[in-house]
Amino acid sequence: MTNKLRDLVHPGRLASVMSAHNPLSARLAELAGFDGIWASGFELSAAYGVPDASLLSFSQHLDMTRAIVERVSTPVIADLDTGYGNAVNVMHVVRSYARAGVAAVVIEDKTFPKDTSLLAGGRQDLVRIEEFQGKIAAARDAGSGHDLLVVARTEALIADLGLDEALQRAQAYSEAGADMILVHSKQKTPEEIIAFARRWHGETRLVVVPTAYPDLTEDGIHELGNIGMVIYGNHAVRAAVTAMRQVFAEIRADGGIRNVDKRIVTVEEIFDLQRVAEMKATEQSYLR
Ligand code: SPV
Ligand code: MG
Repeated sequence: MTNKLRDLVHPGRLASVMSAHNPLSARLAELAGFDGIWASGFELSAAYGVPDASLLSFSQHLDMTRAIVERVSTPVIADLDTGYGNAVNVMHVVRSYARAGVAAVVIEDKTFPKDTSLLAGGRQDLVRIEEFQGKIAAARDAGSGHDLLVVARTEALIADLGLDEALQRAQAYSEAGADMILVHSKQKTPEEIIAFARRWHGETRLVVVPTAYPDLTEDGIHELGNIGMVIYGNHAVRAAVTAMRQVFAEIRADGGIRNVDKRIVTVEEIFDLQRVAEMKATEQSYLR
């Protein structure tokens, strides 16, 4: 089976990827025209109302991811956090995600249990470079029969270790076989990421998550020349919270749903997203 994502991240092209926390949000991202779906650990944690700190299990995230893959045809990129342990855990976990049909896995170089990256004062400890190289090599071997992209994510900038350390790690992970390097930054402006991209002369293309520095647009990212993918890391859950807050407040204020009813999607639109018509066609064919 060929991996559609490979064609979307080639030099000269920037793949635009949206987060999701369930098949419904993934389907909406697909309908909006995104190139890929980010099966986000942060979003799933938020959906469960718990911190993104390795509290949910690998199987909970895998269940969500499998459900997403089953309902969209857009490539799915799975957020594997730290890989749930050492290289042995990574191998086990990556095999499961590959069987679930994801196009790529992303594994980050933090210690397990992790703390979420953008939390001020968060616990950001990194594993040794050699240890993480072993995890990347294990992920590659586990995914080899599935044409899976392995994305190595360095949290060196998140951990305040500086550009040199981030570049050294990116180089080491690339040598270990990573197909792409995700470099995360918590700076409120894009200078740090721009400096990283300018100093990166490796062949391996980069991935960025501009949550903290929203002023960097796709045009600006594309101009840097060596970034193949932008992931909007948490915009599905933030959009959902924004919309629910507004609608719930309006219903409370109005003492009913009469006003709000005109502004929200109809029940029929939800039926469409559920593909009820497909089920009805199946009924026609098979129910006797
Ligand atoms: C996620 O969406 O789960 C991510 C991106 O890993 S971030 O939350 O910014 O670390
Ligand atoms: Mg995550």
